[in-house]
Order: sequence, then C-alpha cells, then structure tokens
Amino acid sequence: MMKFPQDFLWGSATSAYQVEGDNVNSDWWQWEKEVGKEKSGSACRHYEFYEQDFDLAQSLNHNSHRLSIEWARIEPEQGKFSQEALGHYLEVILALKRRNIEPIVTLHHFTNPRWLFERGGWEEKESVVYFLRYCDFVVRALAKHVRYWITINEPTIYISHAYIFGAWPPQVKSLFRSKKVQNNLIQAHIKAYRQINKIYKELNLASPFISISQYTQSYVACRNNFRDRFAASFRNKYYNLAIIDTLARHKALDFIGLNYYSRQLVELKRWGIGNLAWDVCQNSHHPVKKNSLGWDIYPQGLLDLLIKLKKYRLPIIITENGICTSDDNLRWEYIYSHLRNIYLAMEKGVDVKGYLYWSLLDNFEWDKGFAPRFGLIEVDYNTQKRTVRDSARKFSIICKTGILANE
Ligand code: IFM
Repeated sequence: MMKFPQDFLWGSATSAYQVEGDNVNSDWWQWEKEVGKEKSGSACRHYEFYEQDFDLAQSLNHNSHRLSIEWARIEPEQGKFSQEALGHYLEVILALKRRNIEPIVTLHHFTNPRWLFERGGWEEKESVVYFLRYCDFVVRALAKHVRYWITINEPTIYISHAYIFGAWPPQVKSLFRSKKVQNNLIQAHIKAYRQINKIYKELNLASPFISISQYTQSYVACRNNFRDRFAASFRNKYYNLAIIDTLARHKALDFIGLNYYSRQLVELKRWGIGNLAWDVCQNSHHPVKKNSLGWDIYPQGLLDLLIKLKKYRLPIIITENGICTSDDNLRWEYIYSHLRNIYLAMEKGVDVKGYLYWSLLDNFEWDKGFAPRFGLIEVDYNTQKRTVRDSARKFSIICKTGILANE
C-alpha cells in the first residue's frame, strides 16, 4: 500500500481556450478562421458551465484545480481592460473555493490577444511590458483568493510549435526568431515573479507560490551506444532543464510545475546539429503502449525525471499528466502507473506536493482538434452532456484516501 501525505494536492487541469469556447479575441481564433482547420467554436462551454464542472470535480474528491485566464478576454483591445471578464474569473475562483478546491492559476497558456499578435507577439520586447501590465491587473484582483500561480505554460512547446516547426500561429520556422521569443518569455516570467511577490507584500498577504509549467519528456537512447546516449542527455539538458536552470539561477521559482506525458526514443542517424536536436527512432525498436496520438506510454520516465530534478531542492507539483485514449482501462493504467512512480520518487526523497491530471474534461487539443480524448469526464460536443468515466471514479478514491493500493 502506498500512502501519500495528508496535504497532497489532488486534482486536474484545464486551460481557458481549450474548454471555455468563443474566445473570439484570441490569436488562435483568428488563425483557426484563416487556416481553416478544426475550429474550437464553443468547445465545452465551460465559460458558462464552470459551476457544474466544478461540482463534478468536487464529487470526484479533487482538492485542487488548475485553470487559466484568457488574456484576450481580460484585455480585448490594447490597454482596455475588461472589468466584466475579471469579475467572471473572480467568480470562477470563488466557485472553486466554495467547494474547498485550491485554485492553481495559469496566466499564459499558449494563446494571446489578437492585438498582441498583430504587434509582433512575443518576438517584440514590448510583449514583456504588456504581459506585466496584464498580470498586475489580474493578480491584484485575485491575490486574496489564489496562492499558486503559473506564469507561463510550457514555454518550450509554445516556442517549438509556433516558431520552429511552424505548426501553430504565427507559423514561423526560424531558430533566430524563436530565440527572441524564448528570451522574452524568460524575462516575462522573471519580472512577473517579482511583480507578483510585490503585489502580495503590498496587500499584506502571505507569499504566493509561483512557477512555470515545464513540458518534459523522457529522452531514452534507443541503442546503447555513445551517439544515442549523448543525444538523449543533450535533449534532456536542453529541452527539459535549460529553462528551469535559468529561472532557478534567478531565484524565480518557488516550486517546479512539471508536465509529463511520454517518452522519446532517441536514435541518432549521424552527427549533426539537426540530428542531435530531432532524430528519433522510426522503427519501434522498443515498443510500448501508446495513446491515441501515438505517444509512447512510459511511466518509468517520470520517476527518472523526478530524480533528476532533486538537485534543484524545490518542491514539485505535477501540473499535467494524462492520456488521450478511447480505452478507459488504459487511462486508469496510465494514471495508476504514473502515480506509482511519483510515490517511488517521493520514497527516494523527491518533494512532490501534488498531482493534476490532464484534463478534467475532454477538450480542444489545439491543431489536433477535438478527436483526442484526455478527459476524466467525457464531453458530448453535440449536447454538452458530461459523463464521468470509470477511471475518474477510481482516481477519486485515491484523491479521497491518499492511498494507492497495490494492484
Ligand atoms: O492539451 C495540452 C495542453 O494544452 C498543454 N500540455 C499538453 C496537453 C496535451 O497535449
């Protein structure tokens, strides 16, 4: 039997754009219209149905919930802040608190106001100034009710998908431009970290806990040779740890927000910078089960990573971990095996404070649309009916007891 600490945070995560619907002033909305892929439309209508969705989270014994604020709702036009949208998010936070669910609030989860996008987005230095102004407006209003903040979700994914692979808006493929975005995002976090602390001091509130959510993967050498091992270790350092290193050096992290889903099997075809950065095994040399997007399921990788993070001497919250699948037994297997590895890491002295499953609801999976089903709760997009999955009920027992029984 594995028993987690009494005060462990148990819950799930969402992001505004993926569940709320009708985020008409966001850059993604515009991009969906122009590029003509699957549109987010009214998504899960969570903007309207949040109370009923939180009732479900409460009935599943969640004691924490990660959500994000849609910047484009708060500041639909440059410099024009919406009290109405702010009021809505305050209500959302209070709705969680009424249910004894601790809010963990993300300020930037991939999407931007359209006006920012039109002014060059995160490539421009001013983006940092704009972000800080938005943070100030939001944090001042919500500080009294929020202890945990995530400034920026998965900077490495945002940078790679939007500025290197060209898959997400603004569909740029340029290392040079991606570097500018990376620098600005890092600056934005460091400055927001200081600013949020300052606000809490001014308001005489206990210090908040601030981090980013870092996307991580387990980079595993396909063959036991120097080339693959070197590339795997290079990717771990560069993709998983580089930003955490920088932020930790600037003393701008109170905990590490960790998002973990999968493994990458690294097989270097030849020496070269591109190869070092991207080559993966194409031949399924070490097959494992996969999610419906074809990502390897590799719970051992989470243990390996957690051990690697020990050196930062910071608490860790798993701010995302989850699976898209039509096989709900596999979802449960996924949750169970990842929790088991978290427990094993804690036994080895890693200070894990919480686990948030991605996601509470099925939702809009960006350029992959609505097909991937990540939710603990199934959403019928025609009727907006919610159906709690069996895996959610099994997870709810762990949330309630803190006990992971041996299976
Ligand atoms: O849906 C995304 C989320 O927005 C960020 N982390 C990964 C999830 C699954 O791809």
